[in-house]
Amino acid sequence: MTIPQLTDYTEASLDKAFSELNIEADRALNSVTADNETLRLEWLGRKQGRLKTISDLWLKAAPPEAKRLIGPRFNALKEKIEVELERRNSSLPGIRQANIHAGNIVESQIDVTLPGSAQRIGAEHPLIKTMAEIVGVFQRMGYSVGLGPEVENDFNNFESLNFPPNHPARDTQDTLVLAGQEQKPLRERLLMRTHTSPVQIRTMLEQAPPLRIVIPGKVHRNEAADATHSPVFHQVEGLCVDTNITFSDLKGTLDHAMKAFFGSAVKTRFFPSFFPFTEPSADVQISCIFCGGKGCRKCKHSGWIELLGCGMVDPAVFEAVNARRIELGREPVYDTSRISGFAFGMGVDRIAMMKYGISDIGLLYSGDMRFLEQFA
Ligand code: FA5
Repeated sequence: MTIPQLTDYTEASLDKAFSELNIEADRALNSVTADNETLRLEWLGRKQGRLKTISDLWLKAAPPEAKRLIGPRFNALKEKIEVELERRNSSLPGIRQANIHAGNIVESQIDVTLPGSAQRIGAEHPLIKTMAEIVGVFQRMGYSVGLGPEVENDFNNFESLNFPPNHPARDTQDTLVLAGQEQKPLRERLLMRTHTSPVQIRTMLEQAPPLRIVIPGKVHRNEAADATHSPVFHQVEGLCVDTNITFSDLKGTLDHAMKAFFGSAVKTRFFPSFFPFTEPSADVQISCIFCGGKGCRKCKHSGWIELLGCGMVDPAVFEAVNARRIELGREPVYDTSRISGFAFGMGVDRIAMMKYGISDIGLLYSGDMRFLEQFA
């Protein structure tokens, strides 16, 4: 590019002349193949550089009033070239220059010699992962997922589930209640749900049978933390209501679910237990997943590990749901002469601890990255 003489010093023609120079400079500076020293000499060289020629031909030769217009344009162009050369020099150290001299020129806008900026990939929390896996087992059996709020009313959490006011059964679930509600009737008072079972009630108030729902969620109890207890923990609950649902359906469903989750070699056994909202009730044990049932430290040498509570839905629960449905102007469709159901509930935290060999439940809530990164 030869630098023409300037004949017209109006702003418009100066802008045009400098704009052409800017385009030319951009093209040269963005060139992948040009090396930095050649560019520097071509544009900034003291004797024959283009800026030197422009300074002589345009700036110095201009009448004084035109110099004021040319000066800033010239300086802006010069600064741009200097900055861009500086950037090319600093981002393309020795190796690139060596490559250029050796003729192995690669795309030079990217400095392949810098260490990579690794993207940190997030990982599912072991609790969420375990909960999703359990839910998945039941979804594959045709269950749909039901969710409910962590702040619940006394009716859904206790009364409808056959825990009458002041009944000692309530003491088994040390409850955190919300303050300042003494004016309200007991059943409307709010508390932090102590289990996921109130979602059984919420679902039956909304939907008619048949029902098959699996309910994952966070629950709260006023309990001191230790290695196996946390005041906040997670449960997965299940409810199946239909005609002709029997205890064998419950056993078959849970046996299949445990095999699907822990492996087909796992055996289950059922022991009589008590929950106010199921009758009969049972605790389910699985054969120890660590020793295969022979007996080890993990299963306290019994060969079995207790895992969940379950039972046939107590007809008193269906009656409570029907009564509430009537209050809400809905049909009392849970006819205990025609339908029956089973329910089950398990603590996710302890299952995750067993699965991953975690000795302290508190680690699941610590937010300690050294612990969590092990699951990435
Ligand atoms: C219940 O909460 C019943 N709602 C379960 C149920 C549902 C039974 C449907 C029958 C039918 P329970 O209070 O036992 O039951 O708690 C269930 C599980 O939660 C326990 O087996 C245990 O694994 C877990 N759990 C209870 N308290 C804590 C705690 N503080 N920290 C961690 N896990 C806990």
